[in-house]
Amino acid sequence: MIYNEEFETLPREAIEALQLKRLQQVVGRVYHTVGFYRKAFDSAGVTPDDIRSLDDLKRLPFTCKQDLRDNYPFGLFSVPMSSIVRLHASSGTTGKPTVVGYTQRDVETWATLMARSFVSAGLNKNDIIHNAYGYGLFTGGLGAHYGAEKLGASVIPMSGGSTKKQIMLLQDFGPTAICCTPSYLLFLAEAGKEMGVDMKSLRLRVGILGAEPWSGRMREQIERELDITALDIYGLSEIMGPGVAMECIEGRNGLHINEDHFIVETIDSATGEVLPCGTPGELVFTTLTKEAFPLIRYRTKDISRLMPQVCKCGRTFARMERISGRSDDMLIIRGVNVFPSQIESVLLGIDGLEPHYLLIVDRDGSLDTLEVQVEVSEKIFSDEIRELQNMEKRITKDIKDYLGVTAKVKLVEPNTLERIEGKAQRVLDKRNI
Ligand code: DLL
Repeated sequence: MIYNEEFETLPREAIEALQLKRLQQVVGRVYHTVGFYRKAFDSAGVTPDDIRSLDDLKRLPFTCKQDLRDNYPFGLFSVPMSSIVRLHASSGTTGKPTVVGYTQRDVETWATLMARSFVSAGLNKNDIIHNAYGYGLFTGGLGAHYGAEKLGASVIPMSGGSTKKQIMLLQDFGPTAICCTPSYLLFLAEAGKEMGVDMKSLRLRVGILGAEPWSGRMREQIERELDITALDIYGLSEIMGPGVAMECIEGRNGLHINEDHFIVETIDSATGEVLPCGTPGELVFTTLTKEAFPLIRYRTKDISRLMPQVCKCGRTFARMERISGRSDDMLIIRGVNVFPSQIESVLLGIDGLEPHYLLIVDRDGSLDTLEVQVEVSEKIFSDEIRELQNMEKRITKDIKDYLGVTAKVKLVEPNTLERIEGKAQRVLDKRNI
């Protein structure tokens, strides 16, 4: 089954014609409604009238996370606040989050794309969907929720956490599908086993898993432990949330990008040069239909490769390979996006800490762990143990309060962390995903 067959199976020329029409509209709209774009286009010497073919997209400047930060919170919105019905946010590189807004129609489009995603996972209105993506500022929970309702499925708005309750509802409500991060699903599988539950005998058939990088190896493990089909879903708050691209159950090889709503390019991260289709590079998205917060050539920092070949499911949208990494230092720890610079800001806000730290990320079973080692001043280090413990507690609390992740903090003597010439090595990621 295909949810929006008339769009999802369009021949290439028709997709491109639709994209061009929508691109011209959105470029005109941002030029006239968002000061940032008018300035950026003017300094690049390009006007909306210059966009005559899809190839002209290249002439437009990129947008990046820093631009969102500079226009915090609502400066890039293209409609008045009275037309905004929803706000979400994700991690910025330091202090402030990245804020995104939606009009009623944007929420509707998003729900449609999520409903498409569920259908491409083989689901329909008879399914019960256990939604363990977090509800709140994170787009995962509400994004999947609205899509499931749009499809007419029964949605269990479980959100994250409360592991035992999750396991109980998985047994009692008999959901046929689960939405969460791949690592959390593995964690649930382990937790269930410990509780003596046979996780393979649940009614679950399929997992719609994303929001963090994972591998074929993890997929096999999930499928083995739960006896389900595990599918990859991709998205980012800036572009919409989950449902920008989704793997289909028939092909299970690459994620179909909703090309009627987004144009994707791959670029060389270092030079910004557009790469030929099929060469791995950084994904850059342009939104075609978003009203509240259109983005032109947004650099995601996610690395992937485009696959233009038509899939055996019949969908004609190009696919992207699973994300193979990022071109910046953003970490995803238990589903939470964390930039080392954010931790640095927290550390620098505390007296007695030296600007030398090391973040050690690892996996304990299937759960990510974060250890923050930070040097303290001589004076602090000679304090009583209790003082040091209090300081560790305070840092842990500040990191949790500001970033939403739990870290184990270890204070170390001055001058003990290795100094590297040139770019400091702040992160040791030992996870073998
Ligand atoms: O993670 C949206 C989402 C929710 C996607 C639920 C899928 C499911 P952000 O919090 O803004 O939005 O984080 C976006 O997460 O740039 C990628 O680096 C990473 N990411 C998202 N999906 C995948 C995936 C949501 N399937 C950032 N594979 C993105 C690898 C992913 N990385």
